Amino acid sequence: MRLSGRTQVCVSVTGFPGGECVSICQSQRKGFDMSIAILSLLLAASVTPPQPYGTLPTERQLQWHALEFCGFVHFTTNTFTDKEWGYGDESPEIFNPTDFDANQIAGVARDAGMKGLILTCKHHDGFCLWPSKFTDHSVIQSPWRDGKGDVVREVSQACEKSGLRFGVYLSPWDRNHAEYGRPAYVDYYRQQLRELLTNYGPIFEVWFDGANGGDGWYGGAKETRKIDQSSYYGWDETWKIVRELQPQAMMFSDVGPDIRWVGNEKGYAGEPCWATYTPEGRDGKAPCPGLTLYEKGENGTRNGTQWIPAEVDVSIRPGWFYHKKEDDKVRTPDNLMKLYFESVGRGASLLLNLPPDRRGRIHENDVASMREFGRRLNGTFAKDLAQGAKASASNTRGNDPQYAPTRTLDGDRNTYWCTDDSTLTPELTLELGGPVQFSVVSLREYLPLGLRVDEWAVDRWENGKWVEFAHGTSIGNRHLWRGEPLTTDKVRLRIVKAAACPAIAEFALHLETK
Ligand code: FUL
Repeated sequence: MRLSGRTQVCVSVTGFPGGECVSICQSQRKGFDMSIAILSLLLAASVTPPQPYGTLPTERQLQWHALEFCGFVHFTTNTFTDKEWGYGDESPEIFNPTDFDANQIAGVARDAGMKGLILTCKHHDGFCLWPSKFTDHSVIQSPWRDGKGDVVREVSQACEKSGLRFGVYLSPWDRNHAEYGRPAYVDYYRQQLRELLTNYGPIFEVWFDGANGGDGWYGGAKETRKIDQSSYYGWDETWKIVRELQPQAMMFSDVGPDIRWVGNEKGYAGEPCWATYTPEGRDGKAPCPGLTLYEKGENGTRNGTQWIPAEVDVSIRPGWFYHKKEDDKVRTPDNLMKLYFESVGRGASLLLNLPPDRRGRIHENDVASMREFGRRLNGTFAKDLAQGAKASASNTRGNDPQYAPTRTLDGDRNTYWCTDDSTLTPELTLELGGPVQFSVVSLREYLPLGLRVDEWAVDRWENGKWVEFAHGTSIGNRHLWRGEPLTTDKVRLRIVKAAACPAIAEFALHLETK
C-alpha cells in the first residue's frame, strides 16, 4: 500500500487475492479515499521494515549488481606481436589496426546483452591506447590515424551510442617505464589515471590488475624489478583519486574495495558465492592487490567484514589478446551459457573478454558465437513464466501487502516478500493456473537488507505431493537453478535456513531457449 503524488493524493491498494491493484483518485472519491489513506498510514506505521542484517552494499554497489554481464576488451601491441604479455620494448609503430571499428565492438557486446565494456587502456607492456600527456609510448607514435587516433575516445563514444557503460583497465605493472619500481612511476600512474577519469565521460568500473612478473624493458634497463605489493602502489591514495573524480565508479581488485576478483580465470564462481568477504593476505602481510589469498574469492565469506561481490573475468578465447591460431578455439554458445549460469547464476558478475583482431574488429567466429549465445540468453530470460501466478506464503510480515508474496513476481528487484522477524523458515507457493514447463529458476534477495538466507530449496507438485528438485545455499544478487525441462502446476520455495527473516525480491521461472 503506498501513498504518492503531490497535488493529488492517490492510494494504491495491492495484495488482494490474485494480485490485483486498485487505484482510487481523490478528485473522484474524496471522502472514501481519505479514510483509505488514514487506514494505510496506520497500517504502514505498525509494520516496520526488517532491520538490515550484517554487512551491507553501498548505493554504487547496488547499481553495479543490476548490470550482471559486461565485456572486457583486450587490445594493444600484443595483438600485433602475437603475445599475451608484451615485454615493454615494442615499437608503437606496430600498432596499426587496418579497420578499427569501435561501433562494431560495442554492437556485438550490446546485442548479446552486455551492459558495459572495460577497455585495457594500458596493459603490462605500457603502450597507451590514448594520447597521454605523460608519455609518448602511445598511439601518438603509431601510424594508425596518422598518430592522431585515440582508442579510448572511440570506444567510450561507441559505448555511449550503444547504451553501454564504459570502464577502464590501467595496468599498475608497466614493463616499458624507466621509473617502474621507483616513486616517480607511482606519480606517473596516478597522472594517467586522472587523465582517463577526467577526459572520457562517466566511468562505471576501474580494473586494478594484481599481476606482476618482475622482468621487463624498463626504459632499456632490461632487468627484473621486484616491488613490495603491499606498500609500493599506495593503493589508499590511488583509490581516493577514483572516488574524487568518478564517485560512482566501482573499483575492482583482489581486495575490492568494491568488487573482488573471483580468484580464477576459468569462468566460474564458487558454490556458495557470498557477496560478503574478509580478504586474507599472503605471507603474513595485509591483503592488497597482488598479495591476497585470492583462491578464497570463489566462495567469499559468509558474514564477511565487507561487501565485496565477485566478478568472473574470462576470455572467449584461450588468450586475452587476439591470436589467429586461436580462431577455431572460440567458446561455443553452449559453453558461454554454462559460464553465465556459473557466474551470474551464482550471484557474481560475468566479465567476458572479446579481443579485437588486427583489423580492430571482433572476429567473425567470435561474432557468430556471441550472436547465438545472445539469442539463447535473451530468449531464456525474456519471459517469467511465473508471472500471473497466484502467490501465497506461510507468513507475510504483519500481513502487510507491501511485503506480500506477489512482490517476488513483479520483475522489480526493489520490492520483496518478507516475513515477521521470528519467521526464519517460511514457504512461498506459486499456483501457476495450469501446467507450466520450465528449466530455470531465478531467485534474488533484496540486497539493501543484506544476505539473510543460508539455505533454500524449491519443490514441484507431482502426483499429489511435493517433490524437491532444487537446493542451494547463497542467493544474494541472484541464484539460477538450471535443469532439464519439467512441467508442473505448482512450485514452492522453502527457506531452509536464514540468519534473519528472509527478504526475497524474485522467484521466477524460465524455459531455456535452445
Ligand atoms: C591478468 C593479466 O596478466 C592478463 O594479461 C589479463 O589482463 C587478465 C585479465 O588479468 O592478471
